[in-house]
Amino acid sequence: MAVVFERPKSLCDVPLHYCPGCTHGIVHRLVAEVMDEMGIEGNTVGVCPVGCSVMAYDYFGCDMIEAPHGRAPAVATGVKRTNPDKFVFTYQGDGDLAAIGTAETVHAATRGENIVVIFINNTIYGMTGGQMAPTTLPGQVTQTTPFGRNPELAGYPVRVCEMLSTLTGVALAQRVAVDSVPHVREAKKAIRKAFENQKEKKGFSIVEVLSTCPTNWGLTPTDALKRLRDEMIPYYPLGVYKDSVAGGND
Ligand SMILES: Cc1ncc(C[n+]2csc(CCOP(=O)(O)OP(=O)(O)O)c2C)c(N)n1
Ligand code: SF4
Repeated sequence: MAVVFERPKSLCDVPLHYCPGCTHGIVHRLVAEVMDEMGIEGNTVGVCPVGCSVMAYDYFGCDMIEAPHGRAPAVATGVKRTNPDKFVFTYQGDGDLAAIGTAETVHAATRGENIVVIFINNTIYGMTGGQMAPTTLPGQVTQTTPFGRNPELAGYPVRVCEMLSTLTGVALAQRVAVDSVPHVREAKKAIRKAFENQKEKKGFSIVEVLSTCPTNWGLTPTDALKRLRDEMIPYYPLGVYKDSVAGGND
């Protein structure tokens, strides 16, 4: 019988700890599929964040290293510079990447570090119980914004791809989503492109993936996908914000 669907080899055969309906699992799969297709599992180092994906090292078959909160791009910088022949990627949530890790993110990007950053934007701090993240939408109820995020008090959400696309060192800044099959396919293409950029030494590539956190949003997995589509995509438009050889836009 022909096998039409199977677990990517780069994804370990272990149960995932993520909540039912959480899209972290989809993104893990896409990264693993890209590693399989490029045949780079044995030559890749992933850098884990703090947050729900802290244990991503249990799931990927490549070498993995754990970074302190927000420091993944700095750790990845060290790994890549000392092992230029390795593929190096970080996998980070929005609390990790766009709150405590803002400096590391911006400076790794502006230095044009030849790494891949997979950025999971679920508009909330998932692991710690649902506090406001820099990406929380105006009006969104979280544990720390019980009346909805009020921009007058809490400022406006950070649009990471738009912000980083102004930096010369950035080769690719693309926002994708995993709420539907066509979007999942697009997401995979973007992740593949980011890894190909690294192979071609183009510089810093970030793929922002709009994701769900049904648990802390208080929604069923299906309604969470609907929220992603109806509320997140209008605020965070999908698309390619920068696609060039690093430095080529200046
Ligand atoms: C320096 C530091 N500050 C705060 C924390 C607590 N902390 C751990 S995970 C987390 C939130 C992570 O949220 P996010 O990055 O959005 O990932 P998610 O869990 O939503 O996937 C926080 C605040 C920590 N571990 N270290
Ligand atoms: S808390 Fe949210 S982000 Fe974390 S595993 Fe559960 S659904 Fe996913």
